[in-house]
Amino acid sequence: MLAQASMGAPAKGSWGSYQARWGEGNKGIRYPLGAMRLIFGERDVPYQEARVVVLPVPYDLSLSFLPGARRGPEAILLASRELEPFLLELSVAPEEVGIYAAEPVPFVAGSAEKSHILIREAALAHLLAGKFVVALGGDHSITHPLVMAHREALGEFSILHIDAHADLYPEWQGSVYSHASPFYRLLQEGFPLVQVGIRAMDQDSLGLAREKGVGLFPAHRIHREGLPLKAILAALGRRVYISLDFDALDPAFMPSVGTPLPGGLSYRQVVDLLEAVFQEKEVVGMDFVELSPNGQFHAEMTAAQLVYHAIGLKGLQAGWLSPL
Ligand SMILES: [Mn+2]
Repeated sequence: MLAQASMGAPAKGSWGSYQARWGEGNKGIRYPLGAMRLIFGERDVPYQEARVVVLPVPYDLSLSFLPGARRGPEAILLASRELEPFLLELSVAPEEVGIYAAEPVPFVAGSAEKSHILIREAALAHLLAGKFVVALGGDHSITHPLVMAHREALGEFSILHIDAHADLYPEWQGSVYSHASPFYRLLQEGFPLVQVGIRAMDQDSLGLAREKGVGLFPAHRIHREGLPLKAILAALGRRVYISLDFDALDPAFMPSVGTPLPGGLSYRQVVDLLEAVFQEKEVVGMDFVELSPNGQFHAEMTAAQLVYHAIGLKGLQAGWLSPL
């Protein structure tokens, strides 16, 4: 339900009004979310009572192929309203952790650097308020400022990167702020990195991954041998930040991404991976990026359900929820 609508925003924020706006294309930097606050799910709580802050980051200026990930957060928030609050698999209602959907982070047209500073500052403010932050992208470049904010607030951790693409390019199309580069930059920052579901990387990236000791679990091996949960968990440290690109999922499950690639993971495999990580590790933060809505509501429901499931796993891990 719409918490608030201002001038110019659709009166009810209904799915139909969203679809109507979807066809309008990009009319500049003003993202529709900027005009209103959407909530996650059905149950809004005051900021003070929320343990989890969902942070919309509708930034997609670094995309190199299909544009549109700026509409990802809004699509996930709207789809989240259609979810069943009780999650049968976990036997909890994840919303009981208290979820607050924050104002979307604004971005500065023409400056990736300044936009990234805004993202880092926004995440840091919520982390310093003691919130568990679940960021919704936006393109994958946002992971760099998000991770840096988490380190500043919470100290060291390793990164679990679930994606079709290794995103290890030193730069792409002349920019170090590209969505193809965040994990190159985070390796330079010294973060231990584990990548799962990968099926696109060049020789230089593979060389870099080997040199830096990246735990690489490519999709083709997972399809041949099954999900190597033990090895993945062993490659991660005790504390983990999870960054999930929706294109890690096979396009059959997730057709609405900016850079789709066949041969991906199933929804079930991703859930099993998340579940294992939450059982064994302390998860310090998460981002879900690169949903690029293209009118296929089932993809947006899938994205929202995955985010909601992950929030439930965090709630169980932290002891905020007890199974029925
Ligand atoms: Mn990707």
